[in-house]
Amino acid sequence: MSWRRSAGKRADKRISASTTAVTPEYENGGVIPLFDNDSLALSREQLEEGAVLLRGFATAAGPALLEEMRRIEQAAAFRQLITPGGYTMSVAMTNCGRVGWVSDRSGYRYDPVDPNTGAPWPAMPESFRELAAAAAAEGGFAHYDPDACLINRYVAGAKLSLHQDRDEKDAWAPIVSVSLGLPTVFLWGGKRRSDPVRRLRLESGDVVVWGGPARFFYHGVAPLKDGQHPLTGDTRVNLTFRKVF
Ligand code: MD3
Ligand code: FE
Repeated sequence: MSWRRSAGKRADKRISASTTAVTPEYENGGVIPLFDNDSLALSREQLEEGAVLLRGFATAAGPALLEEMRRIEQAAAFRQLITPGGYTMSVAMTNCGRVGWVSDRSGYRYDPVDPNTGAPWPAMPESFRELAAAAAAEGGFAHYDPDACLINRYVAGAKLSLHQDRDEKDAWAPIVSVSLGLPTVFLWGGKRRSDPVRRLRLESGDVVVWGGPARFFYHGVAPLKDGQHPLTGDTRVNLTFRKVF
């Protein structure tokens, strides 16, 4: 059946029942297929008010996005940042756009220059901007024009502890997250650190739009499992688009 990627065992029953308008022929736990064929499965799932999961939305663009990423990393290499507490992050990061997110012993910030080179971050490629804007529109956020794209690269064991993203001035505009390469388990709680944490499997091509009331929810990424992916080898890449100003 055409929407099998989102149906049956793979769907997490705890997070898939909140879609409001479900057409009768597509009653499969609140997941609404957008389009698919045998190699491409697209669906849309409302996770929360303001949060939409678009399965497969970036699958077609994946190879082109990764080619752009390779150009970006030649100018602004991936690096493991130091937290203000003195820990080295297991995720390697770089950025493109007007500003980039960085961390060091003095704190977190958006910086117009790459501290490793003293040069501005590489410009955001049109293909990045277009994909992010199309996904945001699909999530109900028109005219999305991100200032920054933080690129996270995970190897086996790399993780992101539960945190909030609150260094951005625009509290309503979404963060658009594009998963490429190895699958992972995304952890996502609520407004408070103590809120229960849900688990969501994200695969290559999946896009999540987190805006409005969901914008400041706690979230993280479980340690990456070993594997090989045709697009990214032994890594997972996540593009996170942000409206910073
Ligand atoms: C939910 N990155 O870079 S992106 C991050 O997969 C980050 O690399 C993760 O969390 C990753 O800060 C997850 C998805 C994401 C980003 C921001 C959010 C989810 C969010 C803000 C609020 C709620
Ligand atoms: Fe985050």
